[in-house]
Amino acid sequence: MRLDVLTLFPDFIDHSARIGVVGRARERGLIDIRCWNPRDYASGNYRRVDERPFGGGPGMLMMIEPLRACLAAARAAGVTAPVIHLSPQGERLTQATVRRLAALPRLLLLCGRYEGIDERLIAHEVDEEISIGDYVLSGGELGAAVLIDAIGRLQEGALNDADSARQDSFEDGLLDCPHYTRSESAGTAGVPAVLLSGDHAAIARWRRQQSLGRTWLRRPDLLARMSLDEADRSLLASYRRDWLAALAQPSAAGDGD
Ligand code: 9D3
Repeated sequence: MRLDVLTLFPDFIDHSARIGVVGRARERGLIDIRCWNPRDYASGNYRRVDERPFGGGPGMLMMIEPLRACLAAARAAGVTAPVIHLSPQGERLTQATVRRLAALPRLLLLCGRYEGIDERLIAHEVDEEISIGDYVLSGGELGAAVLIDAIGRLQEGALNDADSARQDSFEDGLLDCPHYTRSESAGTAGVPAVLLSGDHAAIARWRRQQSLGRTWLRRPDLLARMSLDEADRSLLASYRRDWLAALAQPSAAGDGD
């Protein structure tokens, strides 16, 4: 997959995409990332890339000419990808959106700085606006890096066997179960007995129950959108019973882990 990123901070995108699974995907040629910097298309000695908004106010906007020239240069170099603007006004990113975008052959990610970009450029050039969550960042680069990471690891061949075998949190709509390392020094104290039992069916049941229970406790919004089968409903019911029983004995109250 080819990813073009329009950004005033190409080094940030470059460095973050060199790490871990995505870095490996890049080395294997599964993703190809190119950055386009509006500053390279700014004019004058100062190569300004910000300007004041109509209507006044304290903030600056990204200057429109370098943005337009930068986009035009990418297009002239053959970049025909759909344009995604990382923006606080965008639709919130979900794993479903990540899956849809990861299946495309190319994308152009547009990162804003300052208070953002001219609405006319958004109207004419942008296909989709995406936010990574309800908090305030200082620019779109972290959003682009998040998107690149989530998309990169889904490219065919990016994950090793251990990674792919693992069920992803959110892929099946549930949070992950707790994990415990096989550490000599930490020993087995505090490790749930079932994980030491060697009973693989019981372990799978326990893990599923923990996933269901933690989702119920921490992300009821995720659970509300799922339809559980009989086995899951029964696992969750017994998790709830144990959790409510633990509430009656305050010393044991917790996550039920
Ligand atoms: C006057 C209000 N502005 C600043 C507090 C609005 C504002 C402008 C520009 C808020 C943030 C930004 C820069 N943010 C992004 O470019 C961004 C973002 C984000 O802030 N939150 C979540 N996802 C994203 S994706 C891009």
